[in-house]
Amino acid sequence: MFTHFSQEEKEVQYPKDRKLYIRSKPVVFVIIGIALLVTVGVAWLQYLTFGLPRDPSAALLSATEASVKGFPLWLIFCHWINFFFLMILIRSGLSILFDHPRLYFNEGSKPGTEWLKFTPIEVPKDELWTAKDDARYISPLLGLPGYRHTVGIARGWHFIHVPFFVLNGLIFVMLLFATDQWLRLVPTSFQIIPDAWNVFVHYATFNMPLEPNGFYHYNALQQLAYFGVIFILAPVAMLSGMSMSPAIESRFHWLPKLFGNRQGARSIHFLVMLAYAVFVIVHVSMVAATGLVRNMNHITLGTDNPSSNTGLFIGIGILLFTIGFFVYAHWVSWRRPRWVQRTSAFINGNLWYFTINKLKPKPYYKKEDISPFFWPNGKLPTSEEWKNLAKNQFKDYKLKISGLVENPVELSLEELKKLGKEQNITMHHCIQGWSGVAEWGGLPLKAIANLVKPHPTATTVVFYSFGEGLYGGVYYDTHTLDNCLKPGSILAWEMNYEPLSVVYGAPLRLRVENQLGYKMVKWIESIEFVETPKTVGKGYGGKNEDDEFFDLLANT
Ligand SMILES: Nc1nc2c(c(=O)[nH]1)N[C@H]1C(S)=C(S)[C@@H](COP(=O)(O)O)O[C@H]1N2
Ligand SMILES: [Mo]
Repeated sequence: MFTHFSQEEKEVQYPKDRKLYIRSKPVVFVIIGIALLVTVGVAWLQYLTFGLPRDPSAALLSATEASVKGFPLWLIFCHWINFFFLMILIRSGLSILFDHPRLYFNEGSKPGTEWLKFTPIEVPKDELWTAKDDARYISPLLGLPGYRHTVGIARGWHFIHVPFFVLNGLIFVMLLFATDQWLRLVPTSFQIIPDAWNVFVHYATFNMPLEPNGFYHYNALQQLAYFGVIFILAPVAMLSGMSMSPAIESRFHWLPKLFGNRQGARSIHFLVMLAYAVFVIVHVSMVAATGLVRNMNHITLGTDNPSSNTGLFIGIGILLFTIGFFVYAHWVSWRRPRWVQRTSAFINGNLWYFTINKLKPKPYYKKEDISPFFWPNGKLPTSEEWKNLAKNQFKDYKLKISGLVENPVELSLEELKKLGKEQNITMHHCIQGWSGVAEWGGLPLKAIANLVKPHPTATTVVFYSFGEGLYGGVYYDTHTLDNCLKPGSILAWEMNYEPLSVVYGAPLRLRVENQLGYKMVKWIESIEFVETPKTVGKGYGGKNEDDEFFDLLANT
């Protein structure tokens, strides 16, 4: 009903092993243990030795005189819109995560160095195991859209909602300070910290603290938690998210450094998601445990009515709407995937095109930054033509460059090498989530453009591969001519100061540093200058764009 897979698709989307694995390093459990000890452990120690501390909420109980009364309509709307977007971001984010089910704190994404992984697989050392092989299945109950290799559509859902999630947050925070509502959230004295601890000791030792009426006041711990979710988690989510963008990372190298490195940012992005998820669970439980009916009237109607069920029904309505939306989103993901792709192109494609795509990559990495491991991706070419060329170390290879150019050419590797060479040490960002730093040497695309002289109408450059895509058919991708002329955009025949090996794209592979990995075509067969990507393949700008609904502009 909601999906219809061909046999070919089934093999991709339903792998044999669909179990959910979670593995972590012992050190992670040690850290969790220590964290519990210094919170719950210390709370119990204090309780058993000194008894319950003073309950700071006592002073708030009679405070119907508080300066903040109730919840205005804008706050109610922002709250529920935020909830709805957050669910979309978490579920689509999980789907994205499972395309590379490993989390690291080192930028080279070396297998074996994960602090958390969702796969039992040990990467084999003596056979080719690609990042694509490594992707795992996630149930569509957890992920949007779930299954395996649905990172394209999952990113569509994720990014379409990011600008609106941020906008809603900005409106919320602005109105918070334009009214007196900030007073209930923003601590104005450091007294909040001992007070919050005292409330925590109550909860941790199962002595329920006094409950101030949330219409007027939150207890100290509650206030700190809400403050943290809005003013700490949200900005960290945004910064760590931005750190993963190749367009941003290649220009502002300091940004991922805030999190150690690019994989640190990815891990923190995941931990923020986890913190949000835990917050939602605890928050909803507390709402239920401290007077569900009255609390629901607060946050849906903005009234302090302890007996009317209207608020509760509205809350249930919002929940059902959200679940309904996810059923619909699942249907759209499988039956109308181009809608998601086109909407994302309209919203994010345009947004990136006029902003971060304009950034120029800046040299940064040094020789010692080169990653000891570099995930391979893609299917090795199987054509006789390529195999024969490889057998002869590509001595008979000729790169064909044609299309809307004044001077079409065919060049051997030797001839290309005579035209010039640029060397860059850069970070590769795969759409799946892994990264790695490597040195690349080859001919700047600028030199090619100077040689072939594209017509003024040529805005797009197509790179065709000898290899095939995931579902078969020639692998290709396109770039704007503009991006091809940026620093670091080269046709590489060298990787880490050695001739490019077969696995990494011999004889030639592309580097365009403000784009994601899938745009860096390996095993290049020919190049064509065209007016628009619409006339190539299925017209979406590349093999992955055609078959897996990836973005035409891969800045993030
Ligand atoms: N021909 C071809 N090129 C390709 C691919 C592919 O499948 N076929 N995969 C792309 C993807 S998704 C990535 S991440 C990079 C991987 O490059 P690497 O193998 O050097 O890490 O190659 C890109 N180029
Ligand atoms: Mo990739």
